[in-house]
Amino acid sequence: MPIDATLPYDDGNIFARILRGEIPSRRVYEDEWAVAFHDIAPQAPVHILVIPRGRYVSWDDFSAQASAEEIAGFVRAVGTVAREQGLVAPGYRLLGNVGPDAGQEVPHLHVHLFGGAALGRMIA
Ligand code: IU
Repeated sequence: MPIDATLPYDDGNIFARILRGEIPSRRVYEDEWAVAFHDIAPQAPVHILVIPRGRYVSWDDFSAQASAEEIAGFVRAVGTVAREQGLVAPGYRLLGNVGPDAGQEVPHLHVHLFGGAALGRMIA
């Protein structure tokens, strides 16, 4: 079910539980600002989710409320994951869903990182 990205942050959401280590995930990267793990239902040969450690529902509250340090740390983490996965030369795609029209299902900000093959013009 798509979520309403205007609702307050829910500490029980699945990615919050993954961050706290209550639910297993296949982590590929973590630092002070962000954690990255394989999507459970990959839509490309490489499909990784990068999430900030902070309590943000979507790009909306993140862009409005996160500190410059948090934003920089998160964006750097996304780029680092792509480099570490060897995706820069072949190329990759970043995608972020916000709210119902985009089909956002998990109410913790995440960036989808797709790669590992030539991607079509659209991938959700
Ligand atoms: P969305 O942008 O909110 O629609 O993407 C949520 C993604 O989280 C989606 O690609 C799911 O396959 C993925 N996911 C996951 O990796 N692990 C989970 O336990 C759940 C969803 I629930």
